[in-house]
Amino acid sequence: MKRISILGLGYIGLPTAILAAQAGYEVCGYDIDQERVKQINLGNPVIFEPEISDRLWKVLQTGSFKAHPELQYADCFIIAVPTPFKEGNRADLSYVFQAGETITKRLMPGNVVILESTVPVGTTEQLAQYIEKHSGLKLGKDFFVAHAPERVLPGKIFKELVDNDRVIGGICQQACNLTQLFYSKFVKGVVHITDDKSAEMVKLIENASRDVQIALANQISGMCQTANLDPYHIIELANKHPRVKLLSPTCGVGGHCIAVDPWFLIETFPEQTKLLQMARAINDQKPLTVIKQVLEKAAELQKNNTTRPKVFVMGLAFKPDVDDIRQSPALQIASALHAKTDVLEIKVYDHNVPLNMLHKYNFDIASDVWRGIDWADVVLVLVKHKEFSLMHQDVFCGKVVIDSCGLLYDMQTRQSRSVLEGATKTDTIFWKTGVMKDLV
Ligand code: SAJ
Repeated sequence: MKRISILGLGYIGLPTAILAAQAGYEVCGYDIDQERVKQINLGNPVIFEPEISDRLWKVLQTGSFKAHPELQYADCFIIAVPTPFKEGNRADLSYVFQAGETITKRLMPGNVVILESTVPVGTTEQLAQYIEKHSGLKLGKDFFVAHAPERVLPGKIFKELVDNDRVIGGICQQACNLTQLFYSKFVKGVVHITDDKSAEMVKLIENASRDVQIALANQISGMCQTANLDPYHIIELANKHPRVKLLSPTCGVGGHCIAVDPWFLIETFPEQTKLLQMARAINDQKPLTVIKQVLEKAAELQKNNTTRPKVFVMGLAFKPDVDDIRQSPALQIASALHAKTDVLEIKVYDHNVPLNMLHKYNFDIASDVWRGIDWADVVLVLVKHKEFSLMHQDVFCGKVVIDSCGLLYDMQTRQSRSVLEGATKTDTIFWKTGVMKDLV
């Protein structure tokens, strides 16, 4: 296996292409977006991911990787295209089958097709049959198909692509062998071999399990708010139990995986997914709860004031330390508040999100975080980017802080720890300040 063609040069396809090129393969990238192809060949990775620019530049220089406007012949085809959902929360597999169709025009005997995109159970088999029908080649004899779902965390993609265990589900043994051969050149984690449907199911339940756990964290935060307790403190202490591992409440679940993949299970197994349906509902409700809380606080402040309260939003990305605003609950909240200019003024800030991605929202964007805080009556913390966590909580003195992601708790515990360093083993104490803290 020497030559690899990768279909879809996005968050997964491009890093995979680069790693495969660095591992010694001759890699041909392909994307339906011609501008993306052009930019990538100029050394612009288009996406934000640590290390990606340097690595891309190196493989372009050595000639081991090039992006093409047309799919190239190869020994192995890797499909890494998006699988969003369409109306009725059903999986939109049009990109996957479009990629399959493109492959049929280049498929040669002995080739293997690896589907990395996350898909509903049964899709790999349907895709394999589709390619067989349209290529005239015999599945399992002339060409081979496997599902090898990606498992990486945005922001740590290059590390996780190498270190994580991987599940490979082949339609036949030879599909497993060839797929394993491909990954063995750069994956250090254990490669687990199974069949295609099992691999599809494993990937979906990984993300569904996270959605359910986040829903529990969000319910804990609701209960704590009613009981006037700090959910981050409660969760930290509960996690001292050796077999408890609660996740953290945030302003909601975003991105293109956790909030999407459970629907692929719900679609296929409507009767056996009541818990998943409930988790989806709880997590989708969370941004609305935050919006309501801000509006209530704004109304309360306006009673004692003639001017509209000024709300400063910290963080717009779908999670900490990424630039990605796709299905971001923070963006959903900021947009909803932006539409309420009759009752409040709003400024936003996120140093990770490029300004051109925010143009269409017409936000008033603060020039820096300090000025934004200084300007505000209410600081709404939506995303715990690491730069925010490094700030001292005193910056919030005299402000109303609505904290939906535990930034204040982190600041308080870190600052308490540094004060107590060497004096006690107590992990957490509350550090009283003038900050009026509202937790969601
Ligand atoms: N979130 C919380 N509380 C938490 C952790 C996350 O509310 O304690 C929120 C985040 O803020 C974000 C959303 O969940 O809005 C999703 O973030 P994430 O970090 O859990 O997941 P993704 O979408 O960045 O990546 C996930 C990963 N899956 C798992 O961790 C099981 C990754 O390994 C997958 O490759 C990826 O989905 C995917 O492509 O499926």
